[in-house]
Amino acid sequence: MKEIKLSNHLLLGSATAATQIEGGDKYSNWYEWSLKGKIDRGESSIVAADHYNRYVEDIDLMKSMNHEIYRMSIEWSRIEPKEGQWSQEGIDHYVSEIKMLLNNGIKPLVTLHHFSHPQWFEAMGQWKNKKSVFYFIRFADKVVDELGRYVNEYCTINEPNVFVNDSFMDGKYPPGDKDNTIGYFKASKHMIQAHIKAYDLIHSKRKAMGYDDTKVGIALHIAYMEAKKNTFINRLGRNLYDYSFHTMFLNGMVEGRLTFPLGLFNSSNKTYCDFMGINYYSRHLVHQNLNPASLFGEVRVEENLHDSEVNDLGWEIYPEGLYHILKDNYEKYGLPIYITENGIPDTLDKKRAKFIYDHLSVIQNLIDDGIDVQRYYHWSLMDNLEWNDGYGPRFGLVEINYETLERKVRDSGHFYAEICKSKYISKHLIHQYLGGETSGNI
Ligand code: GCO
Repeated sequence: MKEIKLSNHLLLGSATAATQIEGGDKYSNWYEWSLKGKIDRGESSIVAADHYNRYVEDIDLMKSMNHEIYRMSIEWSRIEPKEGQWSQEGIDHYVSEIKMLLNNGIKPLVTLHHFSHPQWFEAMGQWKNKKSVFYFIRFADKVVDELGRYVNEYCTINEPNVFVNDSFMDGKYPPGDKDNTIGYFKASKHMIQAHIKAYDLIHSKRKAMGYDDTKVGIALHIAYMEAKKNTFINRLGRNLYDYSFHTMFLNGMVEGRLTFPLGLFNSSNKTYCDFMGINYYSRHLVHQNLNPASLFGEVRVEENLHDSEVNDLGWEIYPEGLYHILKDNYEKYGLPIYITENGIPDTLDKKRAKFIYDHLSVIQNLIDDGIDVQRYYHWSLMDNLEWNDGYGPRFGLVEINYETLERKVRDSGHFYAEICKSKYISKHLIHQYLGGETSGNI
């Protein structure tokens, strides 16, 4: 395994989302979902990692782990628990948290919608309802009023593609619809429209406040997709799936165009992202499926993989995929790239350090090849609620003891902290944390 000198321009840190770590909020749709018993083992979002009460300790941890950047989300239901009613307590909380990050030299990237929203928004049909755009923009407007002077970087909506799939096709997220193709496309359209409006709104509001350093983008889940078998029909399935899962969203959120079947939207040649946020986890092998309700594709993982090639959730570990998708998307859009999520559920912490090494190695190769990768946010700072999978999967650099809520930096977390500090993966670090074993794929 070779030493790696990372570019000094690549900023390093980690990512979280409010519902997954904060606890305490009774107004979000995920609390309601917990009460309905929809989370594995009957678990609930109500305590999570208690980050809402422990953010001071958690920022100290980030600081001790040499973070330069941190991606976090604002829980909409804490800001607007009832429709049209703002909570000063919620607002003050985020102002204090963000000020503390800044005082510690950690730059925040704030996500406005990360899978969760208030119960009243859920009750009106959430993103399927056309009015969702208005309500989201009103919320975004309030957030920028309150946080705009501290935060210059925003992700409007996290993974709209995974969100609509899990909410309207797989039924794993509220409202739990299955094979609701119309819901899938309606919600997709409204999320894209909301992003486009939020992009303009955030820029114009901060400009009026006297700032010209605003950056607005998305965090899109991009999987590396291949046809399961190299046949015409499988390639077709792969391409249709790629279109409805990736391209349709990129056309909308990057280029401002609503493309088939969402409609035709005549926009200027403007770009609606200042950076391209990519969440990368795995490779998807797509198998043709004739069911239009599943968008003609069915995702599989590679069969006969060894234990070292899958994570605790059975997803294939495939760092090369990151190379291909970043290169392709950079060639297509030319936007600076933020890796807004990349990580591994690994309870025993046996694979995470190697996972980090392999993905950072790919990123440095991309930078050497002229791809403008500027940020790496590891998912995740700490163990958290993996949505309907509950607290089972352990994604944290920091381990949470859910009995005592005690935090403990894992070995891989110490490894990452060293990398954040020196931007250098030396022989010594490799020996200490990776035992000098050789990497299979890189
Ligand atoms: C996501 C999700 C995260 C998940 C992570 C691991 O953006 O998919 O944003 O909330 O926890 O991806 O599955």
